[in-house]
Amino acid sequence: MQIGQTITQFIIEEQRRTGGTGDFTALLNDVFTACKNISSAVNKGQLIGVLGSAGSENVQGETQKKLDIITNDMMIDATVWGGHLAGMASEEVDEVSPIPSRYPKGKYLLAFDPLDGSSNIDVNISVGTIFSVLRCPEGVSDPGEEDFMQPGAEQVCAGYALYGPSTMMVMTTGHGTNGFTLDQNVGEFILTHPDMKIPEDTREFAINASNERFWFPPIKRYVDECIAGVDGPRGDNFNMRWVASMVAEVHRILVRGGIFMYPNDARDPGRGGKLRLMYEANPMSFIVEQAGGVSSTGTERIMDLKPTELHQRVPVVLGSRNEVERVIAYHKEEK
Ligand code: P6P
Repeated sequence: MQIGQTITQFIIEEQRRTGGTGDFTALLNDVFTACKNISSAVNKGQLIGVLGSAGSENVQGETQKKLDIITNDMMIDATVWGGHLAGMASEEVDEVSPIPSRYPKGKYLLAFDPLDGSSNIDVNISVGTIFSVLRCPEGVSDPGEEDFMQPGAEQVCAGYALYGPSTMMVMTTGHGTNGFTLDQNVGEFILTHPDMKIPEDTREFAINASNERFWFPPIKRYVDECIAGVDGPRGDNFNMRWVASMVAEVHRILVRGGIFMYPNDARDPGRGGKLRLMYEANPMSFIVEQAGGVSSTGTERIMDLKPTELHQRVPVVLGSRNEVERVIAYHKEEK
């Protein structure tokens, strides 16, 4: 009995269509293996004593959970040896992670957030892994931070694993966005959500409303109009969600539409919001755009931005086309 198309079959068939060498396919398979290992650790939780704080901080100044460090090591251990990477960048590691000389090097760069939303892990709310694949610049064998400074439009692959009621892998290589569900009994990701498309309209917005007093006018105007409901300028009622796990928010938007906002605000205008460009905003933008959505800072297409720092932050407004374009219009009117 056919168990459904596996993710391995899917990417090999894509390789045949695009004439790949198999190097890229093998790299993706290593990333999928890492996410299956992470799913197993996240699923066991306190049974194997991995919940709670690690008692350390990452480069972001955020308290690291034990699982932040464990999952970071899992991603590195699964991908460092294969000979497909020239270097890696992780939310949890200050510098670029080189490939040790004992392993062959490859032609790709991997940027990842090993456990996004990890503040939720101790309260058993969905978390995820986000990854982005770039080409290593020609002739570079020991990539530094400057070699990762490529606009999101240069990504050759982006994806996330969502560790929720089921574990899912959602990815794009630039030919649409496809979703796969992990069959825990078989240990394979099976194609369950082919060619995902974000509805152009929505009546559901996601933002951390506790920051309202810091928002700049365009965001405040948009959210106030949503909350004003059917008697307000939008003439319709809206719903709000905030999971504090970007992977869960983006997945919901891919499945049923919505708009997600983590804007810049008055607390620290120079910081550019909270989300990181290289391994959160860019991969999620690639996935969203390939599903027919829009991803913007409010004033610029996120995938057009030229990065300047490995861990730089960027404002994010993404999701259903017509709502994101409305927020962009409000920013233009503000100028
Ligand atoms: P806040 C998780 O820490 C994260 O990076 C995203 O996954 C999430 O959308 C956001 O931060 C939540 O931020 O300020 O609401 O805790």
